[in-house]
Amino acid sequence: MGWAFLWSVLASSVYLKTLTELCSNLLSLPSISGAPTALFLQRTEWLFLKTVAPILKALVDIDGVSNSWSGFYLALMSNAVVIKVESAMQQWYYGALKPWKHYIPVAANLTDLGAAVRHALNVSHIREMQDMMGNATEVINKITYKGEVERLANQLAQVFASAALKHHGAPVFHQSLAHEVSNLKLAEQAVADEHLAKKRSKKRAKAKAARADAALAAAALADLPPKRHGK
Ligand SMILES: *[C@@H]1O[C@H](CO)[C@@H](O)[C@H](O)[C@H]1NC(C)=O
Ligand SMILES: *[C@@H]1O[C@H](CO)[C@@H](O)[C@H](O)[C@H]1NC(C)=O
Ligand SMILES: CC(=O)N[C@H]1CO[C@H](CO)[C@@H](O)[C@@H]1O
Repeated sequence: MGWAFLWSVLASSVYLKTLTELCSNLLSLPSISGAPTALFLQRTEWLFLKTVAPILKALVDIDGVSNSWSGFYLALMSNAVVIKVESAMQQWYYGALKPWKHYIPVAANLTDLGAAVRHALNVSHIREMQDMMGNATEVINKITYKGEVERLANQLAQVFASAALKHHGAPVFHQSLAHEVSNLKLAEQAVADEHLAKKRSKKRAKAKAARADAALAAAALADLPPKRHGK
């Protein structure tokens, strides 16, 4: 009885150790800095990509109360045909995707879901599905951390530049990220300067008003004694 118990503990710890090693091997497969899209993924998502996704022929992506977020991204990255249920919820890169080129579309009421699954699994469509998966992976591989940072910096710089233009009448437009960043700082500085100038002029006006009040009070006080004396 005691031996059996000890044996099961040993066996399960060996099993756990093997499982841990297996998982850590799987997880360390992609080098985070090497894979352009890795920064968007969590470890469990990598595990899914490396273990479950390769044995799937098709994946259905369906939004719930929110977007499927990384779910659709992972599906497009995998070597499975993506069947996407149409939805009004969009993510920033959806503009680069076209139905039938990157995924098989399905109406939101699911009436054509069966047909879409049959289409994806039909052996006569293997070539077409491979093209579709290749096209989907191509879009995902174009999304890089650096590219997205630059795109966002440009977008922000344009917002700040138009705000700066509105406030100061100075046109601001630059191409490179370095310029955009210094541009952002300039625009921020301009707004801060303006704020400070307003604050100072308010302070000056307040001080002037206080001086005027003090002068009036002093004049009133100066007037009082003669009145008292005159009594
Ligand atoms: C399902 O949605 C599609 C596309 O919006 C529409 O053409 C079709 O009539 C709908 N079918 C039913 C049964 O509602
Ligand atoms: C598979 O696709 C071919 C060509 O589109 C079609 O003729 C055939 O009926 C399909 N097979 C099934 C089982 O749907
Ligand atoms: C990279 C890739 O697989 N591209 C394919 C995209 O789809 C077209 C057909 O729509 C194929 O010709 C390309 O090879």
